[in-house]
This record gives sequence, structure tokens and C-alpha cells, in this order.
Amino acid sequence: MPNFKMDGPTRRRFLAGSAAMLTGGVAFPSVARAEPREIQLRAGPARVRIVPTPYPDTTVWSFNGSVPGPEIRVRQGERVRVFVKNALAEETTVHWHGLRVTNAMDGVPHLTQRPIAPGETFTYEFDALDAGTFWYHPHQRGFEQVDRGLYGPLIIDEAEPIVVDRDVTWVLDDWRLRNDASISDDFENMHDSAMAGRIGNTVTINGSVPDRFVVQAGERVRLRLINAANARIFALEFEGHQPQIVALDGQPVAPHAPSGGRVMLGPAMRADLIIDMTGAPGARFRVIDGFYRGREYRLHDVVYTDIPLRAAPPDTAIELPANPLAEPDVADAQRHAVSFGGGMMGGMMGGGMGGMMRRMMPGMQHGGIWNINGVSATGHVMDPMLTLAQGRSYLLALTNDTAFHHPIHLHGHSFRVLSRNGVPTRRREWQDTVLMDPRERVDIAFVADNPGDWMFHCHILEHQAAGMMGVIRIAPETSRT
Ligand SMILES: [Cu+2]
Repeated sequence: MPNFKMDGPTRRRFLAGSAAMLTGGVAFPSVARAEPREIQLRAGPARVRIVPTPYPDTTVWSFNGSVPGPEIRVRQGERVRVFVKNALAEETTVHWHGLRVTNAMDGVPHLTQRPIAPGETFTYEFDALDAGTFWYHPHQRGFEQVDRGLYGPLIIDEAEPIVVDRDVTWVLDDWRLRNDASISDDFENMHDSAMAGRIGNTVTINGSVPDRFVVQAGERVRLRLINAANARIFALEFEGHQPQIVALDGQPVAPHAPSGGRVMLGPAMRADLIIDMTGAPGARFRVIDGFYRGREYRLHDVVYTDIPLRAAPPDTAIELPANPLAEPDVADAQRHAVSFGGGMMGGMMGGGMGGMMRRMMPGMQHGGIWNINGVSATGHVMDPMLTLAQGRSYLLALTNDTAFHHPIHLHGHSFRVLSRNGVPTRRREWQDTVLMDPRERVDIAFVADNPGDWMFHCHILEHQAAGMMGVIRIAPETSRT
């Protein structure tokens, strides 16, 4: 984990001390931005240790030789310039997941940019508008490039951060490894494409099989979870602890305990937790991932040192300041229905592969397995499924007409999740990726304030590649076509 400080003081304490003079009550943080923050990323093959000895190292594709790639960490309001050098043998791009960048910087091959050819460098530049937990990854053949290790965390610090003892990032991923610790190359197979996606056999945190997370009694930790897996959904339970969710997909939410005690994260989703270490010195607790019924496993151990930090965790406020997002006018929003279809009709119960294949949609071809509103994407360039007027509010009534979960991601915007199956959500959370249960209906709303052609797709990368992808165009009202 070369780029992660799991222990020791973070920049946060320093920032907490210096933030007051930078804000002065303005709605939008105005950090001096004389020069953009410059970052170099090099996408290329590397050898890293994913599983412990006696297994050998694993050949991956990574940014700057590590998995995850380097943590990009900037202050809200800063301008960021990233030089991406492609040292792969194939084209690539980088998408800044959840960031409201201008369209040309969104990293979608052929739609927003020409892909970066092998040997080329592309320069991305954007403003860090929203504080929060984000990540970056290629959008070119993501099902293989992300799976092989091309991803990294992107953290934007609040101008006035909440006070914690440690600020820790866990990038979750899973890998399909062979016995020699090499990555199985069975990409784009029919089984993964038509069912739940490429679920791996080895789960990692920050690029390696987790060992123990050492904490101190009385400590308060901000834990930023990022699900970088192609397809695995996580449902994390922190035994013996009461985590509070303070942000989802980077956007602040009223602090609350996770429903059922489990933090749910579909692919690409993030959650910021505040965890007070209320255990006794020397105690040990498990972190359980229980999403897949009958396949619960111990993801991690929380291990207390013998020396407490203090008698009890602090009781300071943990609510995060809101980001400058435009509030949709739901009453006046134009409504569009969007349905997600395809895949196996009857789910994955019984029958084996042959039975499952027989239950597939009639006429279904590989590459056209999934669809949005009946259209199955064959690449990133396509006619827009919707053309929206810049500045107006929209309500998208999403319906999952399939037997599988889908984490649906909209580029360039965050949206409010208004209701699920007709029941209003309690917190109207902002998300950029909403996890839909099989057959579920979810209403989302947002202001179409970022002009351009934006991807709207499932973030199970095998589903995306097999057609569950569309383009939403946002254009000035006068130039709508
Ligand atoms: Cu999907």
C-alpha cells in the first residue's frame, strides 16, 4: 500500500487549523488559485503484491506502479491539472468519477475526447467544485482496464473539515486470480456479461488482502470507502461499532446509522463514515461483508492497541457542510421514464448455465445483452436517449426491469434520490450512482446545469460493455435539436 497512510497524523489537523481564514462565510470556497495543482499519472503495467506469500506478485495495469494509483488530494476550490501518460499497449482515458467537470474533461472515449494512444499524454484540467470522496479510472474498455488495477482515490478536502483523529481511505476491490496469483483473462465471457458481472475470488483493501486495521480506544476515524470493483456489491458491518454515514458518493448527507447496520456500496459508490472507537484496549472486532446471502465473509479485523488514545471519543459535530449543488425544482421538473432491461429473465436460480441461457431474452446476442429504454449501446458514441435544456430541473423515473442489481451512474452531475418504489427517501440523498434492486423503481432529480453529452450507464462494467449505457445531452434551450 505504498500511497496510503493507514496510521499516523493526517493533513486534516493542519487543515483544521488553517481553514478559518479561507472561508469567511462565503457560499463557495475561494481558495487562492494562482496555479493549478499539477499531477502526473502514468498508466502502465506493473508488478505488485496483492496476495501474501507464498503467492508471487501479480502483474497488473496501474497508475504510477501501484494499486490503487496515487491518492489525488486537493482542497475544494482548487484547480487541478493532471498529465496522463499512456504506457499501456492499448488506448485509454481517465474519467473523474463524480466530479462535475466540463464535458471535454470527462474522459469518455470518442464522445468527449479522442482516446489517449499508447505513448501519448493527455492533459486534464478541472476545478474541484465539491468536497468529498471521489475516484478516477479509465472509461476505455473499463471492464478490463479497471479490473486489472487502473483506479485511484481522489479526495477533495472541505475548506472547513470536521475534526477527526484520522482520515483513512479504503479502496475496495476484488480480483479473479488464478492459483499463481495472476489475473484470469476471461474478460467479456457470456456468463459475467449476462449475469451479475465479473465477481472476483480475492477481495482487497487498498490493493492488498487486508490484515488488520489498528485503532486506539477513544479515537474518532473518518473512513472513506470507495468501491472500485467491476461488479461486486459490498454490505459492510462493523461489529461492535456504530458507524455514522456522513456522505454518500462524496456528497454530504445528514449523519445517520446505516440501514440494518450495513453500509451498502454498489460498484463505483462511496460512503464516508465516522467511526468512534468505543472498544476496550486490546479488543478485536470483525468487519463482515454480508451482501451475498450465504457467502458472508470476514473482510477485515479492527484491532485495538493496548494503550487508549483518550477516555472517550470526542463529541464534536460530524455534519459536513453542503456542496454548491443546484437544487432541483421537483414540482416543476420535467419527467422522463427510463427503463433498464435485458439479461436473464428469471434470475440465476438453478438450471446451471444451460438453463440460464435458455431463459435469456429471445434474440439476445452477446454485446446486446442489456439495454436502456430498449436500446443496447455498442459504443460510447450514440444518439442521445434524452436531450435536456440547460438549467432546467428534471425527474428521471428509473425502472429496473431485470432480475439483477444495477448501480446506475450519471456523469457530470449529482442527483437527489427522491423515492424508491414510490416511497420517499428519508434524506433525499445526493448520489452520482444509484444502486437499484431487481425490479425496483427509483425517482431521481437534478438540475441539468452542465452542458454536453454525458454518459448514463450501469457501473457493473460488464453490463455497461454489454449495452447498458446511454447518452444524455444537455444543451442551451435555444440550440436544442
Ligand atoms: Cu448493471
